[in-house]
Amino acid sequence: MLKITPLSAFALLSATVLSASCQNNAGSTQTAEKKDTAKSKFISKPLVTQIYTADPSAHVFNGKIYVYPSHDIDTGTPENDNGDHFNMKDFHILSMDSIGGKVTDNGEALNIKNIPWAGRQLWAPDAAYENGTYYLYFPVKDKSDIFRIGVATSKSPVGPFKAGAKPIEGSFSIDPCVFKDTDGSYYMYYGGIWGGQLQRWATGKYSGPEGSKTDLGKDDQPALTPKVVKLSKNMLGFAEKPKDAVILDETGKPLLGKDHDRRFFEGSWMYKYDGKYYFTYSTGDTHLLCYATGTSPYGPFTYKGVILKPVQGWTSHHSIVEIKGKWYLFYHDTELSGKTHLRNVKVTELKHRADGSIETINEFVK
Ligand code: FUB
Repeated sequence: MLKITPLSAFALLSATVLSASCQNNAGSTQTAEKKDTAKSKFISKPLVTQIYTADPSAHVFNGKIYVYPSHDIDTGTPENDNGDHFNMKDFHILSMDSIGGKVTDNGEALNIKNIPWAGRQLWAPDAAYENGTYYLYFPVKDKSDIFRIGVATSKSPVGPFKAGAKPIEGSFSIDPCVFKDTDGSYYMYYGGIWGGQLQRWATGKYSGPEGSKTDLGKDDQPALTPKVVKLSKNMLGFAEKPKDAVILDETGKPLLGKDHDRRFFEGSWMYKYDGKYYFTYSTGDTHLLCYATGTSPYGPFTYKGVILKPVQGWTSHHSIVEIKGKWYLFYHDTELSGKTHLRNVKVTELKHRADGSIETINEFVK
């Protein structure tokens, strides 16, 4: 069941909750989700309104801004503890010349029916460009209902993309983020607990759906960590065994399972600022986007604070990118629909203070 913390209570309140019932992405029942959007004021507007979009991974390729989001649809799939209600089937890529400019929906870029090994649920993607080819990385459940990460290629940033015959060997769980370091090496960060299945891989092998459906179930032990792995030169596979990207507290100890306000849940992102690695992520059931910094792409990363307070909706997922000397946070909420599984992507400016810390953003106008 969902643990109601002061922060999650704040999330519900700040979104002006009406009585109804809903479930989170991993499905634990929350009371009161339907939002009175008419009473909520937001700092940003949805980038597109003709389709529902979520999990925005933004990049600048060739001077143009591209957003690689999930494409939320309503398939009538009942909400449950595995997040089955996020039953997405394709990707649409958004593009724009500038922040605040016209946003183009470039149509279907990849459909689940053209991924030979896929079963269901096309979740949060990311993209990279190298040597004349665009790479689209995506999680989807295979035909045994196990989340794996796949890769598809195209000569165009907006597709159509052609998926590989198999998932990336050794991949599992969800939410791939691909980061190019200044030395040209690429790393993938990935993983998500609860419906993202990371807890099923805690021993290094798949344990099956039995056991804890949420996390390790060990409050006083180190929390599950995101995974980090160097990509192979051809961008299509892992060059090594994935490692734990450990997040430490201010005393240098790994964050514990019970620390729901700070421990990793899903939605990894990585960027470099002022020579430091910023690992950013969602805390899931406490609805925060947080950041932790380090001196190596492998971590460890030390927890630093909150980037984005709880948004309207249960999930929070983001990317951070520099565009023409300013930094931007791409994120999502449920302003358009008021429904957990029908989200819309947005963008707002993100500011670093002189000491490198990030100014916390509140998506609601005060
Ligand atoms: O969009 C499906 C899932 O919801 C993503 O993989 C998570 O990050 C959450 O946003």
